[in-house]
Amino acid sequence: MFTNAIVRTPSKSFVNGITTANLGLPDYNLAIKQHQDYINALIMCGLKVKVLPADEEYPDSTFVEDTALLTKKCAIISNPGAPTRKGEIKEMKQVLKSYYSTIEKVESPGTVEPGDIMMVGDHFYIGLSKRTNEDGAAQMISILNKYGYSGSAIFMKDMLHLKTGVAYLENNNLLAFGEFLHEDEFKNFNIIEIDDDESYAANCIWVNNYVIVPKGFPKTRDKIVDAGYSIIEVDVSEFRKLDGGLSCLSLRF
Ligand code: CIR
Repeated sequence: MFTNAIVRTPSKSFVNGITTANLGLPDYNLAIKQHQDYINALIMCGLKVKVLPADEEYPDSTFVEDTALLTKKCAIISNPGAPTRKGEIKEMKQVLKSYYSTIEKVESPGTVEPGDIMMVGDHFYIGLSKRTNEDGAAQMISILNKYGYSGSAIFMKDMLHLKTGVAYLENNNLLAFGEFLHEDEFKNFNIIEIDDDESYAANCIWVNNYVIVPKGFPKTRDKIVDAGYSIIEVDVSEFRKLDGGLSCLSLRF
């Protein structure tokens, strides 16, 4: 179960964030509204949400998930692979001091963006993507080992982040899309397959007794409901335009 979440309000510069999506420029005002709806969904799941102020210097800083990996026993500051995102970690360290007594850190040349990290109980799957390299994954695993956790690397081909295509919904249920449908490391999960035309909906988040699902993907929504979950739908269309999804918008711990 999670108790807390940290989010960051989108900045006006947000519309100039990194993207490969080809869906046009995000609408800033709509993004602000959707962000508030997202916060409300987290609150509905029982979380205490800390809202950090917009940071104009970093257009992608609302995708706060990529700055740290937070667990019950430790906080690990990441080292984003995207050059324009590296500075996002500075302030996060200060913020995390009010929650954790020791804070670990991944150092260059290792890079890790925690959009590439999926927690399954005490194990952490780490996708090797264009943003997360082998050195970064190895550092992450060795820090996790110190706290009694385990980790393993997953080779990736197509997607931005591991959690672009896979989401753990607890109870051994895994939402999966594309290259992850036949990933050997995931063969013991009960796979809930995401159809090609709803690939964006592979990025859902389990939060306590709910699954938060992006609005507009009815087949995925029905599959999650059929698997026995209570769902909350949130429209994140403006974040999708920057390759972002539900998981990226918060740190949950
Ligand atoms: C980026 O390319 O870094 C941002 N525009 C999107 C980050 C998405 N983050 C995530 O999946 N954890």
